[in-house]
Amino acid sequence: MKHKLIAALLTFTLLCTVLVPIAGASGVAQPLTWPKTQAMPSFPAPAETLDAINMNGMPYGERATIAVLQGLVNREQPRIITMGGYQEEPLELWPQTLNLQYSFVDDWKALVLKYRSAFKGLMVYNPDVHDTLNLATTAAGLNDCLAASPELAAILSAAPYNLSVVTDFNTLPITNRLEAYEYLYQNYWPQCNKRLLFGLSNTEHMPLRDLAAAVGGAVLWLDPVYAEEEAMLTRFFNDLETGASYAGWWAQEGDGIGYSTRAGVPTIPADHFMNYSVYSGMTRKVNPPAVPAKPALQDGKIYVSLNYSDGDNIQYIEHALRRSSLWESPDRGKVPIGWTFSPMLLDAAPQMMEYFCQTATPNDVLVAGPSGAGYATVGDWRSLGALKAYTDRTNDYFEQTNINVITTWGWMFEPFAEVYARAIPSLIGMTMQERYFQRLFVTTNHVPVVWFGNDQPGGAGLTYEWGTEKTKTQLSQIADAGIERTQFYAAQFLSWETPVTQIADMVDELNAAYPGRFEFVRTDHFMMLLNESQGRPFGASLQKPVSASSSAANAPAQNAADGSFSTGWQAGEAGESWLQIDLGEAHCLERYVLENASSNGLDAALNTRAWQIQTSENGVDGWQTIDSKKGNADGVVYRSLPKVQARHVRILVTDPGADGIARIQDLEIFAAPVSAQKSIADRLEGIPAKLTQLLWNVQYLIEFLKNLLGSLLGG
Ligand SMILES: [Ca+2]
Repeated sequence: MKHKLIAALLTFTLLCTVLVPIAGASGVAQPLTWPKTQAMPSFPAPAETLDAINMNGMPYGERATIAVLQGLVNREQPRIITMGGYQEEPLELWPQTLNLQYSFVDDWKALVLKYRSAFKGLMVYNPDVHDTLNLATTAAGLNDCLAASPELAAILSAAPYNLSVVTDFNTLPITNRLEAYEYLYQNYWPQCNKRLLFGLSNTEHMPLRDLAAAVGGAVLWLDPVYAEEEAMLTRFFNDLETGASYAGWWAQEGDGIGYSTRAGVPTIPADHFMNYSVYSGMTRKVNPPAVPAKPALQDGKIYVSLNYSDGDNIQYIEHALRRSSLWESPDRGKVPIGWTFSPMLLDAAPQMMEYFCQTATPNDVLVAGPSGAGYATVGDWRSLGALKAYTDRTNDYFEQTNINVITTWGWMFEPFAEVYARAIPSLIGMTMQERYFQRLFVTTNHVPVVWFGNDQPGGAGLTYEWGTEKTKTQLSQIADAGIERTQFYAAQFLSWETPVTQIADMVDELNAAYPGRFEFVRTDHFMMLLNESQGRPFGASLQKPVSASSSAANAPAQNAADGSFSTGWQAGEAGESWLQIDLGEAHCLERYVLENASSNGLDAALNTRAWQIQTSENGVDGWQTIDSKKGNADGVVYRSLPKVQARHVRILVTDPGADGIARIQDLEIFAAPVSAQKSIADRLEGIPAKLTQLLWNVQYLIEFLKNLLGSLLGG
């Protein structure tokens, strides 16, 4: 048996060895995997052993050449990896974490010879007109060429490389930025990829050019602050496909993100992201950890959610998040922290994301932002259709990563929050980074939107700061005010400037000064507790006791209520089966989310086909059917429930799917404890709040129209 296996492996290895050079020689590149549901493509699986280049100390021009070389070689099969530590990042941090095999080459130019058939020539940029580097990168990607400086071109055009110069941009009358991109627009843009546009500085951002070259993307560096550059940029943006993204970065964050959002295109911050063309080829699947049980709601507590900013940038996740002051801090896990995180890492480096899933403590939760899948500023959307497309995409990523909270930037506005809440049925809460609204509001399907700002009655936010001083002062003042009702506050910290230890120390100091007054909670728990305290539904089934008609040995019933699709229940016997959850007390039911086999990457034929949702007072008998579904094929199912009251809820699986064995990855029931439903007095108190909300909306609308008018008039 063992011999047969070895023989099979040998045959397979031989086949691979033979097939790869043939594919290379024929020049037929394997297509990248890029379904419409992905913002960015997946490369093929990396080769067993990669050629590694140490980029430390390398001049920026050569870095660009190497990135293009890497992209052209790797789009057929990832065979080249680059390494260059940023700041305190160890050189081989990720390649070692991800168990990649590689061997360093002494001179990267040896790889030009090794993969010589992948290149048709050289595109030579003009070092005196920086933007010709982007022009040459774009031209190189479209024509299977390397982008090179004149100096490097002199070497690569001679023996033994013998790469001919296809276009020398030094010989063309291109003297400035606008002329460079005008030339790009006229000569290359028609052939360029229209799903991804790149924004990379010609003097700072070299690495992401592997992806740009591999997909034939246009690389720009235009700042919409300047009218002429904005006009040029708009010509490119106007031609993009629906659902396109802008990857890289902007000369000025606020202006750039605002511009791209108004154009309906989210930005994927990725300016120094290295090895997209390697990491994206690894298994595109993450296994989010189970969500711990929510602390019980206690009257009069001050609930606080503490969050980090900046995880929207995948280069930050790659190069900075694992600093000893942040994710690798010995103090991580001592207090609950929400880590903003780009869901787009699922495209760029799924196994990097998996690392964070696997090393998260029960006190770490990933939060998307800003303001969903890709960076956008909410108030800048100029079309609900574009916002709808963005939130639909965000939902696709949430279903694959278990993220269910968003930090939003820009002016949040009720109709926009409604679009989010409807497009993303698993969304349980949002924060807004908006100084005009000093309050909290709730969407019609009960998603709370919490402000990072000053204290307001009914719960609001704290601040966004470098360090923790202001937050500590504000929280002390809140405790000193002696208000007896339950309160909720959320804060955000600039991750580059605020070590985990500083946050943990702040929590210790506050707990020592005000014993039992505060409860610091995970961001997802915060949203659940906030809803619970106000009698609104939340994911009440999380970690509640589960039982089942039968269970397979390694797939117990409790797996179906741990908040993660990566663990599941499987019936021990074929045929009709049931799984039931004890909510602990009577709840008023609202809706449920059912995650079937394919939500965890299993064959969709194994998804539950038909079921009934039933309720019972005692959990033993008297089961009443309140919802039933037949003919399902979906991995994730969202359904409303009639507003009935029940303590015990079960799913009776009547048609389990292809092999007759019931499988449920997770069943989340949104409900509010009957005991926590708001009293009539509280409801009456809510009326003035509604009026205030209306006034805010009118004020917002005026600001929004002023803004819109301003942008239409070009001012
Ligand atoms: Ca589960």
